[in-house]
Amino acid sequence: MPTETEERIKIAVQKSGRLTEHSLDLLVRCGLSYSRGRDQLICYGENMPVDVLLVRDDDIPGLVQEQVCDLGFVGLNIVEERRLSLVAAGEKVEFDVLSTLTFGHCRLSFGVPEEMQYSSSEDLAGLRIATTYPAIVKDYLARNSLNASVVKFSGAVEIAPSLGKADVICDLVSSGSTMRAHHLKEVETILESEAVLIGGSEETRGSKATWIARLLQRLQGVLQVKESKYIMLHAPRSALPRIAELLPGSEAPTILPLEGRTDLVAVHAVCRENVFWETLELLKEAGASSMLVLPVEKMLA
Ligand code: PRT
Ligand code: ZN
Repeated sequence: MPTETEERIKIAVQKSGRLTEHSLDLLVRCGLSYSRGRDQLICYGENMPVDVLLVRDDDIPGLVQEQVCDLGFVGLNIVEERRLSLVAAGEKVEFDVLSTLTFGHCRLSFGVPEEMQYSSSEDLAGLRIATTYPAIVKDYLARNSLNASVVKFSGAVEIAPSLGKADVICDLVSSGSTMRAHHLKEVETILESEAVLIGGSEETRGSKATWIARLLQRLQGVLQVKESKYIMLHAPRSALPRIAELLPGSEAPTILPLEGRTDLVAVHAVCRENVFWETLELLKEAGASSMLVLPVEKMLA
């Protein structure tokens, strides 16, 4: 018989960094309220059998792989690095990406000295590449039949060329200002990354499966409503086909009669994308009036 503590779902979240706030916020929006342990390393869920372990992001795939945690919020860059190094070592990968999370966007790109002539990845042949992501870079080189040496750096990759430790780098970029400040130009992206939710296979979930499924369903709902809007408007019946076409990402709208009017109806619809001014202007041209756009708080399909 598993004890109560064995039944609880453990979710790994970055302890302190770019992903921490967004990850915890998502869990709160899935309905979790928690208290933070005295050691600050565990948040105990108060209203669900869910505990959050706060760890370094690099450790998250390993914690799921070893079944210490059931789920983890982590950058795809870290997930891919771990997956490819397990594959290279001939080991089994015991985690999967269950969902993308729409935050933590960045890209893994090659950066070369400003003065270097670069026209294609073939120009990397024979060079030394500094990176924190050796498995991803080696995989890229192999897939493109390129011969280059990979130098593993654990931080401050951008200074490797000026230290003479490498010729070029492969590092995460978001605005591009770090590379520019180090006189490097971004020349090629090999991975587009964002935060993702990872988890072990369904067979490993056992008695936790119901709560994991519930959490995943809530998470999908939360991610969907982030962009969703509820739109209400009045429209002439004759304009309905055009209006339905213009409503972004909506399913069949609800059409309601208006008291005392036969020509005009009310249209209500959930749009699974943001509704911009341009769309409202087009709707107006199509004959819509009295338009209201409201945020959606929760959604359960
Ligand atoms: O302590 P711990 O190991 O947990 O944290 P960490 O320092 O390894 O990670 P952290 O918090 O810096 O990043 C966590 C995750 O955020 C990464 O794994 C990525 O998935 C994602 N992310 C998004 C980024 C960036 N954007 C980013 N810009 N991670 C790092 N950077 C760095 C990059 O390495 C470079 O030094 O920012 C610099 C480039 O930024 P720009 O804007 O100058 O181009
Ligand atoms: Zn890290």
